Amino acid sequence: MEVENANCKIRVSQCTHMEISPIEQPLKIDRYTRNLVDAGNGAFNIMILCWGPGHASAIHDHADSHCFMKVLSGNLEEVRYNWPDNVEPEVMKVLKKNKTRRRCCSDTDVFQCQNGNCQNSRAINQNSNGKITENKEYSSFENGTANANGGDKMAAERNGDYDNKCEENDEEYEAQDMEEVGRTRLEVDDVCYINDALGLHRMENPSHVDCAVSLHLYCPPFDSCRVFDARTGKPTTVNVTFWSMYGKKVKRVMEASEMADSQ
Ligand code: 2CO
Ligand code: FE2
Repeated sequence: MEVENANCKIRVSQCTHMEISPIEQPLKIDRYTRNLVDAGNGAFNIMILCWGPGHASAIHDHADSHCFMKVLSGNLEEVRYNWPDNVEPEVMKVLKKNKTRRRCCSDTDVFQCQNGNCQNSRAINQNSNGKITENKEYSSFENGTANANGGDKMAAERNGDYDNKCEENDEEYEAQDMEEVGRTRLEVDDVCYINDALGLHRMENPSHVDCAVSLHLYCPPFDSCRVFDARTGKPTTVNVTFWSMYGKKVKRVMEASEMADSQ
């Protein structure tokens, strides 16, 4: 079967059960596209990302979610970074909080005692080998932050990437260089895993000629994350959206400035 989108038309033999209809060619796409394949009843998102030649992501976190990915076609380069000193990932806050709270119910599950009741909390445990284990259910599901249908519809209608700034922080920010800590070339069938406890990353298609396609699993799904300015480390929260959902191009409202650009 072929997946066709703005950047690539490619045979994805792994996706035998998907029905993908051809998607209209856009005028110009300057970044990779995110294409939702399965929203896992709200428990996870599976998506296919299509990277045109030279396309790259910003440096980003993964909104306290687990991210697994596999290269289906082409090559990708993953560059890892440490968190800037003055930005704390949510996962670290949770780990710190759990250290100071009394554990109960079980030594393996992290439960927090509040008002005498044990409540399941979102917590990730990392053992000495760097292996991550996690509690049963995320409390964030109850807050409605998880997106059962695979994304904020309004945001999805706007664009298929990281471009919707939803929070600008104009406060003073102490600039610092982002510290690169690793670089990995990913080839077809290579897999990669990251979460916020392991750091930040950006992904790039290093080819000037070939497209790349990658399969991603995010658990739980998330509809916003933080991107970081490579020179200052300053974070900005952005909505993440889809270029297509279940094989259908997401209707997108073009901003006036983009209309002008495309003419
Ligand atoms: N996390 C990025 C995204 O979902 C892709 S980089 O690989 O994790 O757009
Ligand atoms: Fe990522």
